[in-house]
Amino acid sequence: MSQDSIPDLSLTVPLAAEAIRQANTLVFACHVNPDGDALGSMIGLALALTPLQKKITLLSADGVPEMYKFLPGAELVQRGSDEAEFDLAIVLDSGDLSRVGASVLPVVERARKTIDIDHHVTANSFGDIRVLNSKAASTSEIVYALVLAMGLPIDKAIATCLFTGVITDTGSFRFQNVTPNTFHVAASLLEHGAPPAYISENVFENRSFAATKMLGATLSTLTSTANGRVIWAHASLEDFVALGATDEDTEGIVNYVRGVRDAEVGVFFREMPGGSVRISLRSRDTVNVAEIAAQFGGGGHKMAAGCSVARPLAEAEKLVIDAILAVLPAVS
Ligand SMILES: [Mn+2]
Repeated sequence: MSQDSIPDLSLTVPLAAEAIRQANTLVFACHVNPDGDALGSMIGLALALTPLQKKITLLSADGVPEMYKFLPGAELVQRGSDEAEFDLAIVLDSGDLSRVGASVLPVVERARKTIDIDHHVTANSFGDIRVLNSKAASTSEIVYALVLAMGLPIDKAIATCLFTGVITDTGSFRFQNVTPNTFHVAASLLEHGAPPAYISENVFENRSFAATKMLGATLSTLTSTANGRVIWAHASLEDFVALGATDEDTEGIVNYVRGVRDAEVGVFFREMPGGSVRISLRSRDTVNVAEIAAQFGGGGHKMAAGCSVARPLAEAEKLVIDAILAVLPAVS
């Protein structure tokens, strides 16, 4: 979908509200590897619809990661459903439909109607009603607008879910996607009882012991080239085994790599069982890392992308770093 054919929210929000009011059985889904915005927007919307007395099923193919179990309503999230058919499916924060995961996809596809609610506006948007806004910093911001438009009250639990989405997708209001509206929404959510310190502690200061050791092991491999403009680090399979760490424990490590002064691109390589390497790329601006990831069958945004390479760790590092150096602009 091109930029100028993005549907106007003022048109699609009433359509979504109407479809929700007409449905009796609803299924909500978010993307695999769910983050705070995927879960916060999904659970927040479900809690907000409580007064309408609908039957709502919440699906996350990967469940709820440990760090998001504090969300009120997290216990309502299921990994799958045996239900035959729902009146309405609402997919949140997913970019494209397949990102709900193979186990959830058939449930969504069997629903009589589908609503796509997202701030990722891509060529792959989907659904009968598309509540899309690329200017929103998070899907939770859009859900907030929908809940208000439906005249539904926001309580502390709903505000907690939506505020979690706002702070995770903006890195606590630090990223380029932040707008005045982000702060308007955040202020309103605090007025409705969201506890910011409690939420931040759960989201940002809740690293497990294994994850913290993994951070140390990874950062000890920090390497730089091109006068420090490209920085990378890796986690080997050996580290994962020795520290009893899982892939979930490496969440956010790449931001430390890019956070090195003068680093224009930060890359984090992690060796997976079975001989492949997962790669997270972050850029400050000069290099479009989505294009680098695409060279290896991955994807993402200009400043945050990821891919997988089926090579030994050292070879994967050389391939990806060489690809970055090939497009690194000359210093002016
Ligand atoms: Mn999001």
